[in-house]
Amino acid sequence: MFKNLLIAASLSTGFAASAQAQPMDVAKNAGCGCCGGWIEQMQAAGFEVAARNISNEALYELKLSLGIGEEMMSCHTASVEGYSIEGHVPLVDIRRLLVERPDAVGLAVPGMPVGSPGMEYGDMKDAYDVFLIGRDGSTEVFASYAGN
Ligand SMILES: [Cu+2]
Repeated sequence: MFKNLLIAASLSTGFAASAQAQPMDVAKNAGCGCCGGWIEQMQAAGFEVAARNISNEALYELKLSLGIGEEMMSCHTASVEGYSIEGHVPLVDIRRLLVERPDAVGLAVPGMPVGSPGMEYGDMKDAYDVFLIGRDGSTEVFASYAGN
């Protein structure tokens, strides 16, 4: 309970303190439209995003080198405060990661589920999970989103 309150408090101050923009790097392919949609939402939330376009091959190698296995891969690969953020991970989960600070590679939303941030199609929503990737390559569900 206390932990939840602490997270809630940090989430709200995190939004208020966005004058001090938090740097986030994003690697993506030049042709990726949904990557841009996700980046816009991160910028709106106060992240200072530096995006770079690289080839699909380089992106694949980057993901592997960061400890993101094939089954966790999506389109863009972000990095913030030493964590990797793979794919269309919701803002609230990134905030929670940065508050809880687990010893981990980071978060991933594999594939590109419809209804995730940057993947909006009307009000259609796929059910999807956000995974926490461990340093040993293990994965566990960090958050779940219901479909419709
Ligand atoms: Cu995408």
